[in-house]
This record gives sequence, C-alpha cells and structure tokens, in this order.
Amino acid sequence: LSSISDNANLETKEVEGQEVGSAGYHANQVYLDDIPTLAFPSISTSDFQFNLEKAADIIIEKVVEFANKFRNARLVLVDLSHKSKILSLVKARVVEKNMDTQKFFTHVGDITHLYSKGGLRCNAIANAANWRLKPGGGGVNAAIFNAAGPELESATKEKVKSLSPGNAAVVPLPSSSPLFTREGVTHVIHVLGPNMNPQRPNYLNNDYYKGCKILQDAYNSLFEGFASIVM
Ligand code: AR6
Repeated sequence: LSSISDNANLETKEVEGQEVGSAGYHANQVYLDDIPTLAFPSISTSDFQFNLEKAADIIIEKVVEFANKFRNARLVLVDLSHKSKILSLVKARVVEKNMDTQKFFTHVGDITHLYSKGGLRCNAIANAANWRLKPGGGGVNAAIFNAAGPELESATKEKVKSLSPGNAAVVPLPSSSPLFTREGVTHVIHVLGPNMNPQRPNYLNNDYYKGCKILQDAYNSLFEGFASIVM
C-alpha cells in the first residue's frame, strides 16, 4: 500500500480505541503537521464516465506539476470505498514513480467527514460539480451540498453563476456551515470536468482528445484555486 502507512516521515497520532482499517492505517489519525491540504475526488470518473486509466495518468501528471511548484502543500485523492478502481490505479502509479507520500496520498472515506471520521484535516475540498452549480444530482456534488447546508448554495451563487468544462470556482464557506464547524473546511472548490455520459450536458461523444485536455485544464484550475487560498 502506497499511502500514509508507508510514510515514516509523516507523524501521526492515533486516537484511542480506533481500529485499524483495511487500508492498513488507523481509521482515525490526527495529522500533527498542519500543511495546507486539499482533498479532492476523482473528477469525471463516475457519473461523467471518463476512462479511469486516462484519468489516473492525468491526476498523477497534474499532482507532480503542483508538487514541483508548491512545496508546502498537500493533496489527497479521496474515494468512498476500499474497492475504488481509480484509487488503486493512482496508488500503483504513486509507487511506480516513487512519489513523496507526505505531499500526496489517497484516502478512503466520505469527503464530507474527513476530519470527524478520518482524522484528516483539510482546508479545502473539491467538488465534482455540474455546470449550473446546483445541489443534488447524486455523487459527490449531492454529498457536499447536503453536508454544507444552504450556506454553500448561497455562497456559491454570490461568487459565480455557472461553470464551463475545465474550470473551477473557489467558494469561501460561511463559518456557520457544518462543513466549517465540524470538519474545519474553509473553502469548497467547484470543478467541472469533461462529460462522457450521453445523458448529461456537453457530452463529448468519446472524444478523448478534447476530454483529456479538459480534464487537465480542470485539475490545473482546481490546484491553482487551492494555491490562491493557501499561498
Ligand atoms: N466522498 C468521496 N468521494 C465521493 C463521494 C463522497 N461523498 N461521493 C462520490 N465520490 P461523481 P463526476 C466519488 O459521479 O463523474 C454529479 O451528479 C466517486 O466514487 O460525483 O465528475 C454532478 O452534479 C467518484 O470517484 O462526479 C455532475 O452532474 C468521484 O467522487 C456529475 O455528477 C466523482 O464521481 C459529475 O460527475
């Protein structure tokens, strides 16, 4: 396993009574350093049906670019299940490329409960949004809007009306939002990725030339947005 468990440099403190998760690290860890952290889901690979191998390559490419540019920041790719195919593909590449697992690792858990259930403090979380930036619709978008309360919808509306594919919008979370008070998240960054699902808007009809370009732009825009908050 590539992630935090193998990393001797990352100091962690176990919370008493927690069991060891099947990922091989303790489910509730407190990260003693406070490096600015962004947690993000794999953009476009579920409802938007983007190819997982191609997405994993792009995630690694963009994470490496970010890590070379911003040394004092951490990125965490999150998915709900230990069986997540995208997490496995990305973890394999992290090992292959011998990447610094203090600056980038994968985490299994709900992105709306990273601190309360996973002991992972994140300043910002990314949302795989829809172009209207509306709540609901399933996936991580529904989870984040639900968890953040109506505060996120109004804060989003104030900031931006819609997104085109490949773009991200940074939204400061009002301090009354449960995501802020419970999880310590100060910003949600909405990202609109490429769509390969014929039932959703801006369907790319299997055009992976365009699709890859848009996914690269989406991660660029997401990571630049994160850097603009914490640097
Ligand atoms: N915590 C962590 N990861 C999650 C969670 C969660 N609570 N929920 C889902 N994922 P998707 P897309 C993972 O479908 O493909 C929406 O309805 C999931 O397993 O949310 O970009 C929007 O409104 C997958 O790895 O996003 C858009 O219309 C990843 O998050 C559309 O779907 C992204 O899955 C966007 O589709």
